[in-house]
Amino acid sequence: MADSENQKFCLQEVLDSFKSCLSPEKEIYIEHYVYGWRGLVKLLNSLGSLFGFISKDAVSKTQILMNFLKSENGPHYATVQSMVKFELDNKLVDVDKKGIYPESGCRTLLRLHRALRWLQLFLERLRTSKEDEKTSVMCRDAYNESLAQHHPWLIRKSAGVAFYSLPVRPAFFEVMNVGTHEQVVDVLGKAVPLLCEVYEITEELYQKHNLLDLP
Ligand code: 1PZ
Repeated sequence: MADSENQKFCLQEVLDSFKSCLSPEKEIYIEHYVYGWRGLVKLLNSLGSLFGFISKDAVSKTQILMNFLKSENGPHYATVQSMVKFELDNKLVDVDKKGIYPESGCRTLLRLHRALRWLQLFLERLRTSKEDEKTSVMCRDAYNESLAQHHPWLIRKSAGVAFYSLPVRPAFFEVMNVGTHEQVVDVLGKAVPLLCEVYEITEELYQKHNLLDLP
């Protein structure tokens, strides 16, 4: 389980959180999903102030979900599946345009879900990269293939500037905090398929309920 007291990023910890978020019936526990993102925020925070605006948004999205979990409706927010059912049944989602529920659980989780695709693409590039490949290029390519399509120009520009400041590959591997470079590649090899599974389950659920374009 993620230890929120420990501020140092550890890739294994993030992997463990995303692992715990899958129930035997392949439901996704929101609490562990949030722990996974909070672990990733630690990495963002160690990368310097240019990443501050990204970290702020990720923290705010995880906080919205945590607040739902702690609210009187908390039990309905135990899993992504139960959240979708609860919010749709009770008409708590702005479906076409922003209205009275600009911060529904469904639209908030959708933002993290889209970011999960970026993460998956980025980590797979990192895993298969050569010693001298640039992390900034891997990050940018993964971003352009995924999240960028959902972001306006100003955010794309700011993200692009931040990417340039990413540490070089060997330094980035150190930040992962799971041992030798071989061990990093090994953990990445376990992390990517897991993130992929969590992503696919959510994608299918959102597609089924027509939620992939929530404003
Ligand atoms: C290792 C390098 C990290 C690079 C992170 C790459 C992702 C770039 C994301 C740029 C997000 C910019 C800030 C806020 C954007 C929001 O407008 C959007 C849409 O939300 P809305 O405005 O509709 O409420 N938010 C998002 O797309 C969610 C972004 C979450 C990013 C989490 C990144 C975690 C990184 C983990 C590091 C390994």
